[in-house]
Amino acid sequence: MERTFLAVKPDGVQRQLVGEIIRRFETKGFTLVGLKLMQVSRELAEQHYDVHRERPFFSGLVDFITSGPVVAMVWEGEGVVASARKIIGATNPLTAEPGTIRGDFGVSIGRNLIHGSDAIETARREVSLWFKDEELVSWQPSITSWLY
Ligand code: FUP
Repeated sequence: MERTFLAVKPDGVQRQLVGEIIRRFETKGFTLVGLKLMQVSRELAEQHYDVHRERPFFSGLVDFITSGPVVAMVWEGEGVVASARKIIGATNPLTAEPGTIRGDFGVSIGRNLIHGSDAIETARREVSLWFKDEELVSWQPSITSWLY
């Protein structure tokens, strides 16, 4: 089954949106298979955002993501990578559609509340960067047969 990596960023944790954000993926019908609150090291932040290393916002982005606790998660379900991106909304919260997480709760690109893997390959890389195998739980909630 497809998996994606999601993280509530420090602004989402400080604004007490963790429950609201988790609720959106739960009620959609995806399955939580990994979850931890963590203080992100600079090393992990730099690896995670490696593709942006040469961009002008890179060091500010690393400062931000390491500025407070983050809730790292792995979610599972059919088409979860693309669907989670839709639930999250556009990178800039000002242009993100209402009804999306960023559209409903954010105003600034540098404080856009949540990260979600942008493709299946990226998801594989990010899940293994953030989680050890033994931190992930394979399980099937009993509602699965009513979803698929
Ligand atoms: P997304 O995949 O929607 O999280 O967006 P990107 O991978 O393009 O960007 C990663 C993070 O960099 C964004 F969440 C916010 C930050 N960013 C900026 O701060 N300024 C920019 O101009 C672009 C991205």
